[in-house]
Amino acid sequence: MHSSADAQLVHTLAHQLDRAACEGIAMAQISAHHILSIEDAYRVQQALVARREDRGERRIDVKMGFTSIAKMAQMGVHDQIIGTLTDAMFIADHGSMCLDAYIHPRCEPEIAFLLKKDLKQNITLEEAIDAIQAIAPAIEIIDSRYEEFRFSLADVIADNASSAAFVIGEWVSSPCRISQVDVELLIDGEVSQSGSTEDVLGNPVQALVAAARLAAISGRPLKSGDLLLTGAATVAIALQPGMHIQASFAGVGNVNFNVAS
Ligand code: OOG
Ligand code: MG
Repeated sequence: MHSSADAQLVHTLAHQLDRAACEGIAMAQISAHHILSIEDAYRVQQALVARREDRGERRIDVKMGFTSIAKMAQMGVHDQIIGTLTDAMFIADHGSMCLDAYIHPRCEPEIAFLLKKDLKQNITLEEAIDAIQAIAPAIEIIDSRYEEFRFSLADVIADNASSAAFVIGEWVSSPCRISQVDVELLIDGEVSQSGSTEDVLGNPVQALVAAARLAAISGRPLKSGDLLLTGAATVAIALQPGMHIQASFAGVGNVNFNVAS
């Protein structure tokens, strides 16, 4: 076991995670061989995202993870995390994805925010509300690069918070009542999961407060024009070929995609 990550180890781990994602082949948990601090895990994440940028991908979204009890309990971790989504991960509403490129992808319903202000590290709930230009229904597709979709907190941070793909529906301008919107995840028209945006830290705007803090600490503060996925309100569901997935947010809208058969 090693206790701190030098630059070479950070580089090697980012390379291994990137290769697992590109080849669609799961790897052993980093924590089986190395003890990574949370700071070192974010250094690996940054190196991993930098590899994507070197290939021409653009950061377009920030995502929060583990903002609901349902997700923390499903994955056995108990702290919020932040990750980066790029343009290559974007799937259009009513679009489709093919599972071939992924390892064991799952989907989960989330609220997305579009920001109209730059944000400092510590903001109040009111400042967060003020910074929201529009909200949209969204689905995140996560795909852990680790065997059996199992990880420690440092493992999943290093793996860019399991980020794989995302779908965003139509933006609506008024962020009213956002703290109590009923959420449903439908698979082939049947309700698979249901919850409320209240399950996301009591109010998804709190996920923005947390994201502002984590983003500033990670050296890339949130800016006007950024998108944020606030974290799933329900557990994630494994994707199968041919599935039609819809996330529905009462009074906000729906978002859909298909898994190719
Ligand atoms: C990590 C990502 C968590 C969320 O919405 O809570 C996340 C995972 O569950 O693999 O995206
Ligand atoms: Mg998520």
